[in-house]
Amino acid sequence: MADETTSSVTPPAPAEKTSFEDYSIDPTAAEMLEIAEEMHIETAFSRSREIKPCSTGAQGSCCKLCAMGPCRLIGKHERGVCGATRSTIAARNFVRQVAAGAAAHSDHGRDAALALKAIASGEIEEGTIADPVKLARVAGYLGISDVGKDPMALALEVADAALAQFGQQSGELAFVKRAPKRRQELWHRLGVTPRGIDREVVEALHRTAAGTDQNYVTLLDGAVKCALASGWGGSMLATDLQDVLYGTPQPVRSSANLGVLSKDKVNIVIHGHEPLLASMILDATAEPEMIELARSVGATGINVVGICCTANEALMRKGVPPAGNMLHQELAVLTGAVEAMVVDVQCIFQGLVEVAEHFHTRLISSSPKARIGNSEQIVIDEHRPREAAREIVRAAIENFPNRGEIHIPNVSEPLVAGFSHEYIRYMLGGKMRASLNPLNENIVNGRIRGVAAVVGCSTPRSVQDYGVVNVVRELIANNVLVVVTGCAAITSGKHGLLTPETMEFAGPTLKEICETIGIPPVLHVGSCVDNSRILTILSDVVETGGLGDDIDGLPAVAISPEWFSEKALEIATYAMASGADVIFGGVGSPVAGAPEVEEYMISGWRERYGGSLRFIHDAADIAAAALDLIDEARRALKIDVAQERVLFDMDMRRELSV
Ligand code: BF8
Repeated sequence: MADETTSSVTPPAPAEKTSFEDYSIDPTAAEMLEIAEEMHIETAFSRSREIKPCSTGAQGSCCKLCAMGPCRLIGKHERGVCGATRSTIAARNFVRQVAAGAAAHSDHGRDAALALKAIASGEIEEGTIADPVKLARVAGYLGISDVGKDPMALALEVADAALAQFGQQSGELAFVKRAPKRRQELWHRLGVTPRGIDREVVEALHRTAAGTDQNYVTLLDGAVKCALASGWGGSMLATDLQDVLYGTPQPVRSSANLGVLSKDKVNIVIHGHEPLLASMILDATAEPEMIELARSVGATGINVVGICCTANEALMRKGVPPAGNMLHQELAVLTGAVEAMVVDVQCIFQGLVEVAEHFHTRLISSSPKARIGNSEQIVIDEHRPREAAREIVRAAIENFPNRGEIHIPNVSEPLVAGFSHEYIRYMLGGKMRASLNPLNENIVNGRIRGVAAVVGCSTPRSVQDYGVVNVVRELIANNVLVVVTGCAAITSGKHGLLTPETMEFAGPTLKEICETIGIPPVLHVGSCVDNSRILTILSDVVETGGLGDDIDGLPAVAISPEWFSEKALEIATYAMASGADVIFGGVGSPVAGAPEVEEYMISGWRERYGGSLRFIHDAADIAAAALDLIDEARRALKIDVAQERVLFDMDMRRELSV
């Protein structure tokens, strides 16, 4: 471990889970799990105890692509019936996971483009463009001039150009140009520049079809191209177009954890990923008619809170409080205080259906793409989302009198979120000199040792929140500036790491910078599609100068201490191919059954792309590895020797010979 470490990592997480406290370091989890047990209700936590993970599948050693199998490569079996090796099978499974993740994030981007088109063409009534400045910038990225165009006409052009990115068959995605020049050249040289978003997802799946690509290196290049199509395509479009539609985030205060549920208001939980319906629901709850209706049933108002990335989207732009991360979805319903939980796509547990049946909670599926078990459906008609939003709010209000006993943990933490790339530039340089210069200078002079993105999920296979909290605390204690997204951001919020006061846990030089600028050492930059904001920030850091000419030279790492999702693997892959060293934790490597592939992701990818992907179980080891990687980059940049601090007044004294 690097010498500066102040070791804030707490003792190892319990290996055996014998009490409710062993499942999570968030006390609300134990409180709610006790209720679940008393009521004989299953949750993801209890099921994870009952169901042991399949060790063959966990290592990527099971091939079920064809009816000659499934072939489980365990023991003496080195090849499947067709002759496919462990490496081919592990790589193929990985590519399929990446493709599914890229499809999910990119389809989200497509929906944002369709929403923009519907608003711009007047199909969605009362639709507005929240950020015309960003609209003009995005138009520029897509090669569209904004001169003399009214925002709605421009928005229509942008929406059409964005949609064309999905079906494009040749050339390269427009946003690839936002990567550093050197990176673009490398991708061209290696033949992984994404051509069209859908095309790369389809090609990745085709490569993995039985009897197709059977070389793990080329298979993994297929995963790279597909992941880049999401990172620098579908996800980036989702982020940009959502900023255009709902506003580019800037700092906002809120609070997080189950305590944000209200005991005397109608509680609506918005859960999933796409912000269109959430935004309409928020509008509907502000309508006098709805407020009056809520009072008429005995409630004092309507309270909207979030789970998962819908929570992040609504938090970043409207200050909507997150009730919790992915593992809190069932726990929120267990409070008995949720009148309606509205879900759309991704990371939604089917187990919610059964939990909701024990309470009055109405579980409402809203996406035409996803119905959760036999939950009721109020599907958003993409042309008339306001009607669906009003119907949902009315349903929640009318359900309030059906509440039984409630139990809301009295736990929530204040937080500040909303650090978009644009706002970070503004806070470092003001309106006239918005830039990342101060960030680069402080990295060069060593006051900021490096930057870490702590992202991703929570999983019952490890101890909820343990990895994220301990990795974040260890990194800031070692003067590493941390940005967080996704469930890791909500976790950070729940544990009080998103307030300026967190600087008390920061190393002395990072603390000084946080004090000067007035920011927390842990910056909430958004949802999981908003990992694309981190790509933009990293490109901007390179562009700003002084730290090399590509992302792979930066003292920066990406970490997901508690990953569970295919989307997380896709993010890991595009971050790696963009030049970042990536560390995943909590559970083991999904390619562990093929040590050759596991090693290739560390050193082979490093050689080829400058980035790497490794799987390290424990939080303390993850933090140590991250600090080592940061220090390695500092040495390569020759900025590893601490520079002597020269105080301004000492200079003046010398000049004045006093
Ligand atoms: O997309 S961090 S558990 S909610 S996958 Fe899912 Fe993971 Fe949470 Fe958002 Ni991202």
